[in-house]
Amino acid sequence: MDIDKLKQMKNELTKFMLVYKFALEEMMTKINILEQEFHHTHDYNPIEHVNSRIKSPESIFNKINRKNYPFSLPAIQNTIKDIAGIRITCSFVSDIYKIAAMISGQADIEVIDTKDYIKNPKGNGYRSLHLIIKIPVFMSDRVEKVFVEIQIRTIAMDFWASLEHKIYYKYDKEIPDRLIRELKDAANSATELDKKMENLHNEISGIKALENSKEELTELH
Ligand code: 0O2
Repeated sequence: MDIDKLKQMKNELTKFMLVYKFALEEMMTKINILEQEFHHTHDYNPIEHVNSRIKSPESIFNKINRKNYPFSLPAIQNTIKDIAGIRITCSFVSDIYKIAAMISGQADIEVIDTKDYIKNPKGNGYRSLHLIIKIPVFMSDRVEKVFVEIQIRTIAMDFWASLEHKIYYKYDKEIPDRLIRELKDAANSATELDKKMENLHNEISGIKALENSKEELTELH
C-alpha cells in the first residue's frame, strides 16, 4: 500500500473515530450518575477513579496486523471492540460486580461479551473484569451502535497491571523468567490484599450499621 493511500485512510479513520469520542462521553456521564447515586445510597464512594481513552490509529493498525483482520473501516468497526475504552478503579472486589451489574442493567446498553479475569485470572496473574458493550450514539442523520470496552478493577489490580504493562514493554514482550515469577507472586499478594481490605470493609460496615440501629432505638425511647 502506498503512502498517500495510507495517509488518506488515516484521515478517514480520524473522522470515523469521532463517534467513539461521543460514545465515551455518554458512558462517562452514565458512570458519573451511578457514582453519585451509589455515594448517596450507600454513604461511600465505590469508584476511586475513572479513565477513558481512544485507541490511537497506530495502535488500531498494529492490532489489525497482529490479528490478521481485514483492512477496511466497516471491518475495523466490527472487529476492534476496544477503540473506545474506559477503566474504572474501585475500592473493593464486590464493588466491581455491583458496578458491572448497574452498567449492564441499563436499557440502552447491550452487553456483547464479559471476560472475568477475577474469577479466572490470566496465567501471568492479570485480574480485571472486562465488559464489551454496545451503546447507541445519536448523530444528526443516524444512530450508531458503538462498541466500548469497560475494564473494572481494584486499586491493587490496577497497580499490578500498570507495572506489568511497563515491564512487558521494557523487555519487548520477552520478560525474564525471574521477573515472571516475581510478578506472579506480586499478583498473589494483591489478591490477598484485596481479600483483607474487603473483610475490613465488611467489618466496619457491620459496626456502622449496628451503631445506626442503636441510635435509632435510643431516639425511639
Ligand atoms: P491497551 O493499550 O491497554 O488498549 P481482544 O481485544 O478481545 O481482541 P484480547 O487481548 O484477547 O483481544 O482482549 P482482552 O484479554 O480483553 O485484553 C484487552 C485489554 O486488557 C488489553 O488491551 C489490556 O489493556 C488489558 N490486558 C489484558 N491482558 C493483560 C495483561 O496480561 N496485562 C496487562 N497489564 N493488561 C492486560 P491492549 O489492546 O493489550 O492494550
